[in-house]
Amino acid sequence: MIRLFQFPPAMGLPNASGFCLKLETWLRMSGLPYENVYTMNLGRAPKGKLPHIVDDDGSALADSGLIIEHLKRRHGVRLDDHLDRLQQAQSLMLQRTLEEHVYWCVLHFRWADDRYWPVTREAFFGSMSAPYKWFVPDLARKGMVKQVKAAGVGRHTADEITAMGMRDIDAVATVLGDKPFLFGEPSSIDACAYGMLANVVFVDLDLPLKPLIERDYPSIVRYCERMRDVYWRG
Ligand SMILES: N[C@@H](CCC(=O)N[C@@H](CS)C(=O)NCC(=O)O)C(=O)O
Repeated sequence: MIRLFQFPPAMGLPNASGFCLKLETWLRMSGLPYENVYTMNLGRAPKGKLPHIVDDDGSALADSGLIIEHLKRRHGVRLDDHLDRLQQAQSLMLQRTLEEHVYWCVLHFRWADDRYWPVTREAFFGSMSAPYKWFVPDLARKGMVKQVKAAGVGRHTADEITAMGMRDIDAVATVLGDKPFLFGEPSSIDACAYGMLANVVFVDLDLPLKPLIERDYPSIVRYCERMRDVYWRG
């Protein structure tokens, strides 16, 4: 059985990490059997980040995208067989938009913005015992703020980041149109989109993007509800 190493559930979601939620959603879409191993230990992750997996042949892999490619090949998952070349290219661009930009916008608000940090701190470190709880949260925060700055997003104002994030949402909503899934039938990019978008729309933290999505992009909210109903409540 595939073992999926990821953070424990937090902030009202199966996973408050967009990448972990993406991979578990993809596993549910694929129908492959898996078991969760909840951990906070990044030191044991092959590339220092979560999620990572151990496949049923014992091979260890990191990075949600590489893991999905590996699992598709090794287990013959045909989720994306219906995509033509243009849709494959659009999938990749959507993935990059969500993972390399929306992700950092969300991270900025959660970790760097003083308005949201207390909730983030409680969600991720609330159950930590002394003496760790006295210094680990601030150390982790420092590291995350550094990453968000290095990515570039953390150098902008909150209003600029909100506007940039909403342009990404507009692009995703435009591709989605009135289809039930991004390319009509479900495909791997829906797992990625759900992982990232549920972390704005459903998470127990009202980031500035959330009311704007609810007001201006009801199709995105309905899409997230559909993904949740089909793959998490079925
Ligand atoms: N490209 C990786 C990104 C994984 C990633 O950024 N994971 C974050 C959680 S959302 C992480 O482990 N961060 C811990 C850290 O950077 O210290 C993937 O697709 O899996």
